[in-house]
Amino acid sequence: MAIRVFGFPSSTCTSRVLFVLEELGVEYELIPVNFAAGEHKQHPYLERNPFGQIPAFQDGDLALFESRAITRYLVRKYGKDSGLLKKTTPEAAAAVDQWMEVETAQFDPAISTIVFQILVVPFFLGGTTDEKVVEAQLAKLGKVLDVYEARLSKSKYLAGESYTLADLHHIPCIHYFLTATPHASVFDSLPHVKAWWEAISSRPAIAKITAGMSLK
Ligand code: GS8
Repeated sequence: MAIRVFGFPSSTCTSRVLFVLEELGVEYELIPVNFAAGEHKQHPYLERNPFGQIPAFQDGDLALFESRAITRYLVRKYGKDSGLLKKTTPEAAAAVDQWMEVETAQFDPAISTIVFQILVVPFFLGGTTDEKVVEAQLAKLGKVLDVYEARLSKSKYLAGESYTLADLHHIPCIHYFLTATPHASVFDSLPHVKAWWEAISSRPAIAKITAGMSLK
């Protein structure tokens, strides 16, 4: 049975999984979850993801949730030679782990809050963007991106000279930040971050999915 992903491509966490499937050329079926009807908060979906969030994932007998755990599983199972986790030495793998952690712990909380406030609150929740929250998170994001600029002035990708999951995990939120918020100019003063974004976002597997990612 084909791999099944439960979610939808405009969801940042779903797209993270789809990027890897496309990068590895693995066949899959995307099963839409009716967010508007609250399908993700009810049984039977809650048996797939007890936190009531998307995505959920099924490969044979294996059921998973948490997008970043799913991406790692996919690379270990179907992309051993892809280099996406740099399994060649403990040192190389540690660099990928480190930058994946940075994405989760430093980068994502700031950028996902900005994207949520500017796109999800007004267009999906019928509320008003809290500009104070956006401002505070933009300041945090700026500091994180300064670290990235320094890092990317020394290596083409975050974990070294080749593209890995550490880079890929960043793509969904940057896509929305640059294409659908008024703050894209933040990247203008960061030439190495900009060049990195151009390299990772133009990959065919990525462009195929981002073409269908819109929150408005
Ligand atoms: C987060 C999932 C998540 O926030 C992961 O899979 O990486 N750490 C998890 N999913 C959001 C949609 S983001 O695209 C979601 O389902 N939100 C609805 C909710 O929390 O009720």
